[in-house]
Order: sequence, then structure tokens, then C-alpha cells
Amino acid sequence: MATTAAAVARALADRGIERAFGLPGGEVLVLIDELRKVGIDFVLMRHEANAGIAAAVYGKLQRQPGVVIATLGPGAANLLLPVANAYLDQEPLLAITAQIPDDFPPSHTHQLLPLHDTYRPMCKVVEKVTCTNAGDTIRLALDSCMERPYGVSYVTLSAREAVKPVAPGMPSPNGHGRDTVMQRADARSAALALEAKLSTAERPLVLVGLGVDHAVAPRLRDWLTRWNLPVAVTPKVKGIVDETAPNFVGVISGMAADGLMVEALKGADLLIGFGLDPVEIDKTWHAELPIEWLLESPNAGGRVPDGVGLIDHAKVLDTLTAAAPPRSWTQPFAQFQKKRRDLLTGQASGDVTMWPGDLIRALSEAVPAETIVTTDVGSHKYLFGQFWPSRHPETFWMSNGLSGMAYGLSAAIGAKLARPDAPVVAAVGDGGFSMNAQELETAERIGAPFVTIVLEDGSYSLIKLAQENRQLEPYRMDFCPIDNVKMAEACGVEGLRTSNPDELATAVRRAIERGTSLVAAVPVHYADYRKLF
Ligand SMILES: Cc1ncc(C[n+]2csc(CCOP(=O)(O)OP(=O)(O)O)c2C)c(N)n1
Repeated sequence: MATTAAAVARALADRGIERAFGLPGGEVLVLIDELRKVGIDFVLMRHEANAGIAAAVYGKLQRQPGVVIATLGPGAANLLLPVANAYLDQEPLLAITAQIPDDFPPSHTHQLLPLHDTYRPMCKVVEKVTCTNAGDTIRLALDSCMERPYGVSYVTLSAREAVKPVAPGMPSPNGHGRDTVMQRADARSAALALEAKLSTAERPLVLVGLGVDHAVAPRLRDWLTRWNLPVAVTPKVKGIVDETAPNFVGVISGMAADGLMVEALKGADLLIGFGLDPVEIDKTWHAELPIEWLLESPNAGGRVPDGVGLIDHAKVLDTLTAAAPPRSWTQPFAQFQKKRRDLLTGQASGDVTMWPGDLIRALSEAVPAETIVTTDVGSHKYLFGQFWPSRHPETFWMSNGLSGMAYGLSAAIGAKLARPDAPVVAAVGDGGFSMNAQELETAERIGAPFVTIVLEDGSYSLIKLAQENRQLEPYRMDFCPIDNVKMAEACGVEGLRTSNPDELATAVRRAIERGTSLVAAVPVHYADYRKLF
């Protein structure tokens, strides 16, 4: 008779899961062994947080939940960051951990944490897997992750339960706190109402956000191009429109040039929030400016603005595109677009540092358009978020709802496994790199080569700049350099340090052509970021 662990593995395999990421403990060994037996590869990583992030990116690119496995207690606690990230950044993630068996004596508190209570507010499904519910629970958990907005399911399986034979089923568990199913508003009337509003707008701006599924990208591009509408995007959907196209205004929600972007928003006479989710916005303009919301699914936390009905984006776009534009617009944001472009031109402050604008230019010319770029969190995220010229959907990944450091390198591993043929570049700060550089070894071991650009400024520069902005004493924001080239080499990866854009471009091109990993450490001056904000 199959065991509970075997039933879990079978349910995962039957749903097409081919990989699970994680870091084991003795309590999940049986489960991992059952995964092996059904052909699910266990991607062994060096921290549960990294494993969870890699899993979620991998899953989203595979159009299925990423699966992460950790032990009980400390392993489960380390999953807090990726669970929080997947919850706010809408990435589908199934987290499975062990837990102390229910029939242990009540006095046994070693490694016992209130895991269900901790994770429940951020999860769609939280369940205990038992010998009577294993298959149903896993299927429900997987399905719930893929309901929009994508998110997290969390299940526990104790080591004792894992080896029990499966028993006749109990009624299927229900999801906890799952999204209320909402009535879809009539897409055609929504399109007609929008068309009427646009017919009187002189400076309309379409704001595309996280709530737009990448599958509608061709329709969205078609509509925007035919009607020649100005468009801005949030970082999480960079690439959903071609950012080198003439109607592209910029990236909104807290990246570099944000003051300029907020000015542009205020200058618009019609803002269309197409899947716009305020979870990405660090200011409050989303509540202060009038926005025409076109949402297909609830925003983070199940929120929907008052009086707004959910509509099918594809249907709205089909109706709009079939009609003639109600008027013509000739680049009403041209002055903002020019100022934004001009910001990238500048000179590095130090002799041996690279001007951040030169870094973007050199790198974007060196890699093919389909390259997947991930960033970490810090000043460099603002730089790449605003200025990296994304051209294709799903080619840009950052943590923005949570904005958690140590995302970029782990996300690159997940992306490379999901898209082995696409070049992958991770742009990270030297602070963030020191949080999980050891995963370079993981990437080498599992055959997931990618390029890492480490922007070295010897500080937590984003926070250092904030300290300066508040006129606080300079205090504890700098660190001594770690030799990131040696760090790369210690993990079996080629490393180089350069402040020369041409040298950087040549090295990156070569690594991509060879299909090998590279760590390029690029010295930058922290104060140069200020000129871009
Ligand atoms: C896990 C986590 N801890 C702390 C922060 C706060 N924080 C945001 S940016 C930043 C500095 C990042 O420094 P670095 O990685 O060197 O990037 P830089 O800002 O220098 O580009 C910090 C500490 C965070 N966002 N996430």
C-alpha cells in the first residue's frame, strides 16, 4: 500500500511537477525519496529562502506552482521570506514542510512552531497532510496557487504521517481565506465606457501593472500601437510592452526618475490602471489621483477598489482594438520621455568607477533582447527597474511588492532552469550578493549558468542615500570590501572586475556565447545613483 509521502509525490507528478527546490532535514527525507521515485528532481540549495524564491520564479515561468520543501522548525521559519514574497509579488508557490507529529507528548516543544498560524494570513490554503487526505490536499493546494492573483499554499507533513499507508479518503479540505469569486463585469460595456472617456482625453496614460497576465501581451501591444496610446508600466510587468517603442513613457512606482514619473502621472488627464496593483507603489498617488481601474483579478491581499467590477482583459482589449481610436494623440509626454532618456547620460564620480548609465548601455547592447534580467533590491534595482530596456514579456524579475533583498541571484537560478535556452543576467548590489553568493555553487552544480553583475559601492547605498536625505549622521552604512571575484572563483565561477564598459560587454558576450557563468564586479560610486533618482 502506498504511503502518505508516496501519495504526495504522485499527486505532484500527476500535475506535471518536475522539480522541487529546497534544503532538507531528517523529517522530509522520506518525502524527498518518494519524489525521486516518481521522477521529480530535488534541487538542493544552500538556504530555504533562496530555494523558495528560485521555486516561485521557476513555477511562474512554467505556468505551474513552484514547489519548495523544507524541514520543520528552523527550515520552515527560513521560508518566511519567499512565502511573503510570493504572496505580495503574486508568484505561485507550494511550500511543504515537516511538523512535529500530533501524537508527540504535549511537553515536547523542541522545534515546535505555530507554523499554520504563522503562514495562514499569507496563504490561500494551509493544511496538514495526513494519510486520509494527501492527494486531495496537494491538488487543492496546487490549484489554489494558480488562481489569480497567484499566490502561496502551505502544507505540513510530519515524518510519522509520511510513512503511514494511505487510508480511505475524508471529505476534501476547503481552502482558507480563498478569494471570493466575484462577478465579472461586462467586458464590452467596460470597453465602450473607456473609449468614451478616451474620446475627450488629451493626455491619457495607460498604467500597466502586475494584475495583467503576460498571455494578453500581444493583444495589449496591438491596442496600444493601433491607438498610439502612451503607456507606463510597473517593474513587475516590464517587457509586457516594448520599452524601446515611441509610446513608452517609463516605469512607475518607486524606481529611478520617480519624481519625473509622478510629475507625468499628475500631468495626465486620464489614467487607466490596467491591472495596476498598488502593492508595487511605495507612494500614495494611487489613492490620490483619479484612476480608471481595469482589473481582471483582485489585487494583493484580495483588495479591489470600491465600486470596481472585475473584467476579462482579453475581451476588453479585443473590443477596443476592433474599434477605431476615438481621437489621435501625438506623444503628449514627449518632454518627460526626453528628460528620462537624458538622465542616463552622465559621468562617473570616481576614477575607477563606472557611470550607471554606461553600465545599462553596455550591457543592453551586449545581450540578446530575449535575455532574462533579475535584480536584487537597492539602488541598482531602481536603476535597472527604470532604465533596463525590456522588450519581451517575462524577461524581467524583481521583488517589488515585498522588495526583499537576496531575490536576484535565486531568481536567476529559477529562471535559468525554466528557460535553459535564454541568457540570464542577475544584477545585484554588493550587499545583497553577500547574502546568498554561495548559490553560485548551486547554479554550477545543477547546470544553470548565468551572468551576475555585482554593483560594488561598498555600502547599503540605497539606505545610505536615505540617511543623507534625512540629514542624519553618516553611521554604519559602509562595509569592508569582500573580494567578489575570489568569491565567484571559490564557487567555481569565472570572475572579473572592471569599470570599463567595453570590457564588461566583451566578457558578458563571451560568457553567453560559451554558455558559462560569469561574475562581473563593477565598481560604482554610491552618490552617482542620486543623480538618477
Ligand atoms: C531582506 C531585506 N533587508 C533589508 C532591506 C532594506 N534595504 C533595502 S535596500 C538595502 C541596501 C541594499 O544594498 P546593496 O545590496 O549593496 O544594494 P545597493 O543599494 O548598494 O545598490 C537595504 C538594506 C530589504 N529591502 N530587504
